[in-house]
Amino acid sequence: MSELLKDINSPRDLQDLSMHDLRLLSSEIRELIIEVVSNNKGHLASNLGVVELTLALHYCFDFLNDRLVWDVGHQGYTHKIITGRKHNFHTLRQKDGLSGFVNRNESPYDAFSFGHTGTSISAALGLACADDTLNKDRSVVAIIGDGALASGMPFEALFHAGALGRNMLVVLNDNKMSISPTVGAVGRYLSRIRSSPSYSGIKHEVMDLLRTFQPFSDRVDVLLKHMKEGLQAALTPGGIFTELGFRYYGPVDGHDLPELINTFQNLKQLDGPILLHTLTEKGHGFLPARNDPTGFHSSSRFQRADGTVYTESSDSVSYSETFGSALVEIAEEETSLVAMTAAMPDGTGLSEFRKRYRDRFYDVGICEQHAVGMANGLTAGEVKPVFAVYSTFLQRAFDQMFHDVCLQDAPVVFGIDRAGLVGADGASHHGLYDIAYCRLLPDFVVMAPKDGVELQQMVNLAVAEDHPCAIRYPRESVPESVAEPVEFQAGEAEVIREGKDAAIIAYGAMVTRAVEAARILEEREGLSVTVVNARFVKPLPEEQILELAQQYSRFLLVEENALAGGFGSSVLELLADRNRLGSLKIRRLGLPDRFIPHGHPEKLRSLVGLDGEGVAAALRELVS
Ligand SMILES: Cc1ncc(C[n+]2csc(CCOP(=O)(O)OP(=O)(O)O)c2C)c(N)n1
Repeated sequence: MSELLKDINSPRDLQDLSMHDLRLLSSEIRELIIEVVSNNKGHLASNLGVVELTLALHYCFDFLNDRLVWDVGHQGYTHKIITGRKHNFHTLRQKDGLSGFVNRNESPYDAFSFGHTGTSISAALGLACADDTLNKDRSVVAIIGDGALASGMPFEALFHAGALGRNMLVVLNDNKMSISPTVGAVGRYLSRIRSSPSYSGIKHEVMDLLRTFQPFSDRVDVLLKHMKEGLQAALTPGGIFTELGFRYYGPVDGHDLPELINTFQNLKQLDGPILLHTLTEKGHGFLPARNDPTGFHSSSRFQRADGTVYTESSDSVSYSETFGSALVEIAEEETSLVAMTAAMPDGTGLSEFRKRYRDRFYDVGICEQHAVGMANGLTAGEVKPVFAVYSTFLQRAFDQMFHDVCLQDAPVVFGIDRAGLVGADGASHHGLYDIAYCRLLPDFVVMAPKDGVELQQMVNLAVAEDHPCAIRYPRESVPESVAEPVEFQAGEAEVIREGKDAAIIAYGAMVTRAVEAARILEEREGLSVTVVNARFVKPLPEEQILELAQQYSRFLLVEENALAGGFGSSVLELLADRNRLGSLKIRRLGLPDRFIPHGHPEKLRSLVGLDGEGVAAALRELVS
């Protein structure tokens, strides 16, 4: 452990350090973060940007009593290191190791276990109001990035907090970046504040001038007061926050420890809602991350010395890339097709589309609800929107899916990426609920491909469809095909392999694992198992399933989704409603009714019995 860091066991130890030592400590912490992330992957650039900010906050507040609410929580590495987790830091994002996000199960210093953007100010306001109710005297601080600030919910919270006037401090960590550069008017507004360095000089000069007129009559005083307020509004950056009822301070250099500490000490004395605007740099202190903050936002493994990223496998293609390429191809012919993302153009495989069809590409910022509402409008204008979005983030827009899209029967296409277990990002990021939240909406066509070719076919089918459609696919490379491609219609399943002892009906990416399980059972036990690729959960291939129920007495239904309300449930509902359960022995395989922590997806899958061996074991039990 480095020189100074070895003696930092809690934030209280920071008080023993001089300013010079605090600066050295920042460098030691950066070293540790770079070393661990180079090996474990993680949110490198964001974390390197908030080292000083985190130290200054912990130096000035006592967050065992006071409360610190991180937005998203992906930038909490320094916070973890100085709050008693430095010895475990090398386990970051590993199974049973530290979470990649701030997590309340890890430490009393972690107020919440978030992972989605834009929740911090609401939570902080809740804490502030609770403290008021219970007469607790403590500070509540929310820290939020400029990308997250524009995600809708923070503005709802700012409106409310400004009106309530409770004591709270919002620290705006402005690094000009979301994952990609921050888009939209909020980004432009903050950039205007950043680029007016002369403002404080002008403001002081004007105020001094006004003061020289002060000792006149009362009426002049009142007039001057109004002029002063008007000028203040005009000359104060952050006027938008002031209008909402916050006192705005800044911008301050978020890497200048003395300035930060001095500012926090002063702000602590003030009452009411306060917003401190800090300017930081993503990737600060590590040139490769500074030069490529998007690439190092959620970093792959890299060489510590020069940041060269280790490429995992050169010839694998992800589902996201396949989805993106399919869209690029269709868009050539289909000139009314537009692609949409909510701040994830690269993650969702849309970078090429953005390059090729700049005018038909919309990045709405981290605003999933708005994206869905806007998609509905686009369809009303006879344009075909395709919204590529992670399963977990689309949860944000459930009401818009219901009200703005399905109720209007608007033919929006949803590309639901990262459906299933996502791995090291853990519980907040696994995509385990989309089957349930999609299949309950009327007239929605809901499907999942077994491989890359079927994904392309589904994209074509969805774009041609006159109703809302959703295609779910996982965070994986597309597997080798287990069947020759064939044409299909909505609501048609596919028999991949025929057997006589039992049937597995699998959905999406689980088809390949079901085929693997059937092979295992044939080789080891001589069992002959049918495998069906359901393709659709809505419309469900009802007649094909009812026929299978006549042929087989044992059924295994598999999906990488929460069991509650999922694909297996839809088949059970069908059989029960048609009075066909009879003496069928059926088992559903999917995710249990608990939150699944982080870990390597393969390991997690094996733990919950969703790999080939797990599916084989479940079927073995069913037929025994
Ligand atoms: C609802 C939701 N949508 C998308 C994401 C993915 N995401 C994680 S961090 C991030 C960027 C946040 O930018 P900012 O708040 O500026 O923080 P920075 O990483 O720049 O420090 C995004 C889009 C998310 N976590 N939650």
